[in-house]
Amino acid sequence: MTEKNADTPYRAGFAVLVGRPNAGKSTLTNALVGHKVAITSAKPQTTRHTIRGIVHRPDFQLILVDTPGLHRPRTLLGQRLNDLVAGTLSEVDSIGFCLPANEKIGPGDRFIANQLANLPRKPIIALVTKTDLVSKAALTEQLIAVAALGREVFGGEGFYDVVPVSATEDFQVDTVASVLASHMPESPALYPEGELTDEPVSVMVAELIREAALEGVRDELPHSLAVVVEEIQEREGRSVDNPLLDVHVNLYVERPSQKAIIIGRGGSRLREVGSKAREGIEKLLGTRIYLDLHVKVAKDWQRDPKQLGKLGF
Ligand SMILES: Nc1nc2c(ncn2[C@@H]2O[C@H](COP(=O)(O)OP(=O)(O)OP(=O)(O)O)[C@@H](O)[C@H]2O)c(=O)[nH]1
Ligand SMILES: [Mg+2]
Repeated sequence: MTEKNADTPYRAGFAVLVGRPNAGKSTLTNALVGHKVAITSAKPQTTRHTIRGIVHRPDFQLILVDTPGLHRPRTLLGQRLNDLVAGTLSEVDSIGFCLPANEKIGPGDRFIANQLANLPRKPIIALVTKTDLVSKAALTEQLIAVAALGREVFGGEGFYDVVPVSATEDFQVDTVASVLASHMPESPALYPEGELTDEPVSVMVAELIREAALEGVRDELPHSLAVVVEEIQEREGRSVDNPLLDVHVNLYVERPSQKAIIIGRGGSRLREVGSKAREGIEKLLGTRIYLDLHVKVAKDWQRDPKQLGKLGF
């Protein structure tokens, strides 16, 4: 971290990362925050909540909102997620539009660009993600194509900036932070130093379990899975220096066949998910936990308004 420069004013504000599913928004969020606050996976539509990560630098504080990937909605869940993003967009100071370097600009990206063009004008910065996956020549071509998309959709100069970045190789991550922060208003810090997210612990715990459960499953199952933490309770009768938390969690799927997949032969898969998730949760909470996982079927919950409400959407 560099020294605070006496001439530059301190800024604080909100930026949001948007982009289609799998564009690398959550991975970039974690890299910017310097900690894991959002779960990531190779499957599209991993993020389902807007997650606020807080980036602290000597000259600014950036509250970064990671969002679910935007797409043409096919289910009520998809529609709710898109609405969530639209609501967030109106409340931020700048927008980082993520486009992967290794995929041609497609209808999905145009869909989002057009949505952004309908907003009251805000600083929109194109972030060309995953640069480590392409050659220099291919990256240059993509940067030119992205800039052209900006001029076409927004007119004039197009995007305020086009920044290439690799979250996994830590290439230009700090530049992304500074560029987004340059559009923040002058303001004192909005969150205490050291705070990395304002997510409730129960949400972080549920997300870590969903991440573990997503690993290695295929097809439609990832989208059919919802995780709800029912209770986190301190185990009675433990000594102060050796506490244990009981964490009770329900995993909801849409069909009995999916329940069987999650549980695995003789419960083997669920045990794996449990031990993988437990590691992350213990790190997060700083104590040992006993993780109690139950798998339940909530028929077609993605399309059922009542069930969606119960599951927190
Ligand atoms: N090589 C490389 N892979 C990346 C980079 N950033 C993200 N990925 C990978 O791309 C996949 C998707 O990343 P996420 O961060 O989950 O993408 P997302 O945009 O949050 O996806 P949704 O939440 O589903 O909308 C994961 O497998 C990541 O490991 C990067 O800079 N380089
Ligand atoms: Mg995500």
